Amino acid sequence: MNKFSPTTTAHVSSFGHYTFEVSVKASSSIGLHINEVEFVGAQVKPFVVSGIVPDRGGPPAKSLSTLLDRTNTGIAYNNPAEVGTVPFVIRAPTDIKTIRITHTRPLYGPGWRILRDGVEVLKESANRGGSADPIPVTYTYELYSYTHYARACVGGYNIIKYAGKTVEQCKEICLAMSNCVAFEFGVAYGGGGGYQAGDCQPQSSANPAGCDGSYHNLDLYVKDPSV
Ligand SMILES: [Ca+2]
Repeated sequence: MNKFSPTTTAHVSSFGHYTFEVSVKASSSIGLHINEVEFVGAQVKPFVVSGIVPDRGGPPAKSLSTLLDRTNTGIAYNNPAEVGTVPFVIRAPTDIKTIRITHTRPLYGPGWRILRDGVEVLKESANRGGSADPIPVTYTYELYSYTHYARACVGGYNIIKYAGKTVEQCKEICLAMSNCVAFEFGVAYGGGGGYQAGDCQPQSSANPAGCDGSYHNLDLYVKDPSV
């Protein structure tokens, strides 16, 4: 061993924790069966940092590490995962835009909610149905994100206004609207404008030119172009 060996720094990623939470129960009467989780484009191999030990099937299927071994061996549970269950948390680069999950059958696919360092980057409102085939089946998940600009807004281009929302709720509202490319969010800056804290206003443009967020009491959140 040579302690002066250079380390590889060709690609520098920051790392984060991806929390996989069940947002909609899978159709199956038994538990989740998941063969593989792929962080598309990851330059460094992700790893499982915590999770619920699988209780169905023999080794190696009882190891959470089989989720990331690029094989169709994976994890399985006897009992259905209720909404809010977090079967596993994976450490992976933060610049990932796409995740692929291979389930043994569609009926084992829940609706997923994925958080990166506690911030929601995906939330499904349905599971993958009750079909028993194909075996296996791979689904692609495009993660979303927003860039936050404090004291910024868009002149005009208001689609609709909601009051009394949280930023996270407004992110979900905008995500569900195909014509929403950004949203304004009310913050109590004490400006002379009429917006209130908690106002959520989806936008059909993300151009902040000429709009004074301090005056209007607005922050601007722009959808990631990959969405
Ligand atoms: Ca695997």
